[in-house]
Amino acid sequence: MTIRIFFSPASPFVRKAMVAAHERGVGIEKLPSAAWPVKRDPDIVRHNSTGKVPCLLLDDDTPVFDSRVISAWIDAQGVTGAPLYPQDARRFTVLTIEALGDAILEAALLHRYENVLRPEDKRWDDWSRGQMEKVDSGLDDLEGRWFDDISASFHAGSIAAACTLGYLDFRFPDKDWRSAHPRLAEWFAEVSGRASMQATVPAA
Ligand SMILES: N[C@@H](CCC(=O)N[C@@H](CS)C(=O)NCC(=O)O)C(=O)O
Repeated sequence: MTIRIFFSPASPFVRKAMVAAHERGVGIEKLPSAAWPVKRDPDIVRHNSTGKVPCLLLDDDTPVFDSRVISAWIDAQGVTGAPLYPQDARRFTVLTIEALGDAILEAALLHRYENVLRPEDKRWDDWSRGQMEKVDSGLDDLEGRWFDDISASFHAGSIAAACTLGYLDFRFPDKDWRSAHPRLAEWFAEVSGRASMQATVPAA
């Protein structure tokens, strides 16, 4: 089974969907796209009015987005591997961890847009600081309260956490998140060896 996804090699949200597909044995056909908040890609907007990636297209061109919905859709196909979203009481733990990973990613992405996209004379340091505080408190939460659940198996919440850490390494190489989060650091080193993570390493 192969699905079509509007793709970007640098997007951590796309990576979540790609890792999910890899883990569940679903093939991906990458649709080229150029998602960018100030210059939207009409090919994406035609299917997903937010203009964001990832966006999956079903055979009849029905769109499925965002990364959480795509991951759940992929999981429902269940070609190979273990379910990414358990059906028992752990389901909402997994969904909450995924939401936390996504929220950290959103803050990191907003920080990047502020510092890469916005003209230099219009940048707002308090905004960047506020976003990075969200990243840091989110990482503390992953290291503390949620760690046992993240590391128990490789589920949709673990995928979100792993793609988040991978994005920090990719776009914020000077950020030393490992020193204050040694359990996450060890766990990330281990899961980075999975075929799904190896196959989806971000590229500029
Ligand atoms: N909540 C969405 C977020 C997707 C997202 O923000 N994608 C970024 C790329 S990493 C994007 O398309 N940005 C373009 C824009 O904001 O217009 C998801 O989980 O898929």
